Order: sequence, then structure tokens, then C-alpha cells
Amino acid sequence: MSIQKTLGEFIVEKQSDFPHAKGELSALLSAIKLAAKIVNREINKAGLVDITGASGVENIQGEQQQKLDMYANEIFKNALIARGEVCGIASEEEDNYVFFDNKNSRNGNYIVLMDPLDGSSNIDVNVSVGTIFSIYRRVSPLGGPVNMEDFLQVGRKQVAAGYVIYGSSTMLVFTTGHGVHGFTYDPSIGVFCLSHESLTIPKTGKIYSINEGNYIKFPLGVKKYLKYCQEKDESTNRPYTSRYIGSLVADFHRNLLKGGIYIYPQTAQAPSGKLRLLYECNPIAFLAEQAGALATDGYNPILDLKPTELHQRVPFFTGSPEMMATAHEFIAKFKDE
Ligand code: AHM
Ligand code: MG
Repeated sequence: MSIQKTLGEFIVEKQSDFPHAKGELSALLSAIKLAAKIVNREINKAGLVDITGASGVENIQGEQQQKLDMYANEIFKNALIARGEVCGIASEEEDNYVFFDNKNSRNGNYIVLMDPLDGSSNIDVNVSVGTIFSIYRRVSPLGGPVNMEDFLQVGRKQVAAGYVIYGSSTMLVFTTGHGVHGFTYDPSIGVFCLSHESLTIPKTGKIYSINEGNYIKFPLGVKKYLKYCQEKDESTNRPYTSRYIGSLVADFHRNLLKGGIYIYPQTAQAPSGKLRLLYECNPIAFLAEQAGALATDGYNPILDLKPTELHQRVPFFTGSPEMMATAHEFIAKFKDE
């Protein structure tokens, strides 16, 4: 029986791929790995124990009962504080960024932005959810507090990014700018094993993923592109097939493996769309580009957008390059109508 390489071994082996390699980024990824295992354990118990309820409720010991996304936030935060490489975080679950004001962390070189449990409304119905993370070098002086500039860096400056998908199996997929690698969790030994080395997205595919319930609100270019996806044309393998889970990580992961396009566009009511630039779109865009996919707001690469706010939203289009090119043509053609 062959023994697969573990995530820990892979990180040690690829140490030189990490910018400013001093083992810090490896330690940081180990913290994420540990937190992912704990969150995975809790998610697997959803339905058995009361971890899906709303926060604000006290349990019998008089403790606050936490929703699983709050719980995941605490687990990731605590795992990152414990190591000292990270001086601060921003999270979907925190209104403001958090400075890790202790002796060790103050000298940490990295900041992390995360969505600790994306798609958490899917937990109650046993559907895949994910954790998304984005890692930057700090720009504020070492030893002092972090500031907003640390967190509003352009996506191109990410040094690593990834996601954990808690699905039919649990996987951790990440990039440090040297390809995209996927590790599947083996719960029997408690280890992530290399299962998908150097992932690349097919140049084209048959899947389009969008919440079509919002069709009436979509920009005309998106509506026309959807009709194009549904038309019959043998030369381009159409009609395509529609797949939408409602968990960005799971929808992206499937399209990455099979080829496809994911769209969460702007609407008249929500001119910036729904998804968050800093901890949802930027990390997914970094992975996408590393895997040969494209990720844009319909016009410009996500990774080139200059963030202005921590919880900023952005229209999001990502997927196989040939499908993205066609979607862009439709958007440009029907821009002003
Ligand atoms: P969340 O961060 O509140 O979980 O919202 C993000 C999620 C994404 O995972 C998913 O792609 C999208 O929201 C689904 O939104 P909708 O239900 O509007 O289709
Ligand atoms: Mg989210």
C-alpha cells in the first residue's frame, strides 16, 4: 500500500517556494490546518449536538451558545494567535480588524483575512460549506499595531491563499503563487494527504453556476450570456448544464475540477453584488489565476482592484478561460442597455 505525502511534508519540501522563507509561512499554514481539523470535527456533528442554533442563547451552564460560524471564527483566530506569525486578522465575523496585541504576535510578519465558514446556512441541511483565507505580509512597522493599510492591500500582493471544503470529504486547497495543490483529509489518521497536485482548470466546460432566481435583476449582458448557455449548438457543446450549490467554495471547487463558470453579478438593488472582495473573492481569484482560470468583476481582474473597505462587496465572475472570455464579450456588448 502506498503512503501519500502529507500536507506537513509537502510544506517542508516546498519551503523554498515560500516568499521570505523562514519557516513562518509554513507555521502559519500549520495553524490553519489545525483549525480546519477542529472545525471539521464540529461540522460533522451538526444535527447531533446543538451547534447550529442562533447565537445570543445561553446554555444550561449560562454560557453563550455559538453559531457554528462564530465558533469557526474563534477556532481560526485562536489557532493563529497561538503561533505568533500573524499580527492581526480581519474576518467576515468581525466588524473591524483585530490586532493580536501580545508580545509574540506583535512581531508577526503576516496578516490574515478570512471567511471562517462560508455558506453557513447550508450546514443545517448537510450541504458543503467552506473556510476561505487570504495571507499578506504586513506593511505597518514590525512591533507596532496593525492598521487599515495592512488589510486593504491589492489582491495581487497576497503571498498565499486557500480554502477548506467540508464536503463529502474534507479538503484543503492552497497556493503560495506556485500552483494550486489540494490535500484530502483522512480522518482515520487525522492528516491531510496530497491528492490533487498542480490543479489546473479545463480551458472550457459545460457548467454554469449562478443563482438564477435573481434572473430578473441581472444586468442585460449576464441575461444574454445565460440564454447563450442554454441554447443548442453542437460545435460548442451547448446547452451547458446548470449547477449551483450556494456555497462559493463548493461551487468554485467543482468548476475548478470539471471546468465551468461561476457568476455572482451586480444588480440594480445591489450594485456591488453580494460577495466580499477581501476574504471571499481575492483568495478565490488568486487560486483561480494560479490554476489557469480567470476571476474578474466582469471587466477587470479581481486581483487588480484597490480595496477601499474591509467588508467591500464586488461582482464576481470566475471560471474556465474560454467561458470567461465569452461572458466578457456579452457583458461588454450589452453594457449600456
Ligand atoms: P455568506 O458569507 O453569508 O455565507 O454568503 C456567501 C455565500 C456564498 O458562499 C454563496 O456563493 C452565496 O452566498 C450564495 O448567495 P445566494 O443565496 O444569494 O445565491
Ligand atoms: Mg461568506
